[in-house]
Amino acid sequence: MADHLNTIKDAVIGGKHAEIKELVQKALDEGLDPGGIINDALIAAMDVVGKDFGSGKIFVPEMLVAAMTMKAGLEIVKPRLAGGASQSRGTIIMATVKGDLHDIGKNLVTMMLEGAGFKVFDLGVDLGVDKLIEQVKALNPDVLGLSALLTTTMSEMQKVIGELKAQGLRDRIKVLVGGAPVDQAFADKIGADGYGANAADAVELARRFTGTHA
Ligand code: B12
Repeated sequence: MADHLNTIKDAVIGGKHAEIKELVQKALDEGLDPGGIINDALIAAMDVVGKDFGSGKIFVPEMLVAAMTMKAGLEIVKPRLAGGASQSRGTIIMATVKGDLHDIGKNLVTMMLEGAGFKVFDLGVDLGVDKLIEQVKALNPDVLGLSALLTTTMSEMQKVIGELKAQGLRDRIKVLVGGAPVDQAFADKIGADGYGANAADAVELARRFTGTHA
């Protein structure tokens, strides 16, 4: 079991894009838990990649290939996560804020929310305040989930909350924030309704916000 996880982890770190799908499929076929594959192999690999990038051991191209490999692996796990809940528990908009192109974490949160039965509108990356507000008005979701991976883009979250207030929309939506540089203190400071450290937290908070439970 641990062998499979290590092989998948190493494949992501090494950017073995051509091999990853088969490796993940094999692990699933042999009964490994999808959550374990995500947390202990795919996410664990990105942690290593982040550290290697931070210390100058690898550069953007390697980080990009690792990210593509991680995404390809996630696609294989995805069908196993979708719980196929028949009734929607609520509606959620997910987006990565303006100036930020990181979407792996957001995609993972989206997948887990969908698996938990929420209807999720994934608006993608680099979403400016105006576009987000326009979509909040159009889709009227219960929850707005914002992701930021850069310290330089976190402040966009505060701008979104400010604009929701300015347009009289703040009371009809819960704002959930996340991403590696974000924490509870930051969420409190900007007046978000919740902070989630990972996709499981996101599901838990979304359930709390919408008054729906497993
Ligand atoms: C992969 C990656 C990239 C890829 C992104 C590919 C993609 N499609 O996403 C590429 C190569 C494009 C990239 C580019 C850059 N990156 Co980059 N990248 C990373 C890396 C290695 C991994 C991120 C990741 O996917 N993690 C795995 C996922 C699953 O974790 P996650 O995103 O944190 O999400 C989890 C939680 O945070 C949470 N979550 C996330 N979003 C949300 C939202 C809600 C609502 C909730 C509740 C929870 C939640 O749940 C998720 C699941 O558990 C990180 C290092 C790291 N360890 O974070 C650096 C990192 C974020 N990047 C960094 C940098 C500097 C850059 C660049 C500026 C590099 C450059 N010089 O060009 C550019 C910026 C591009 C841009 N404008 O956005 C720095 C940021 C430093 C800082 N202080 O801001 C980091 C920390 C690397 C480092 N150690 O220096 N990057």
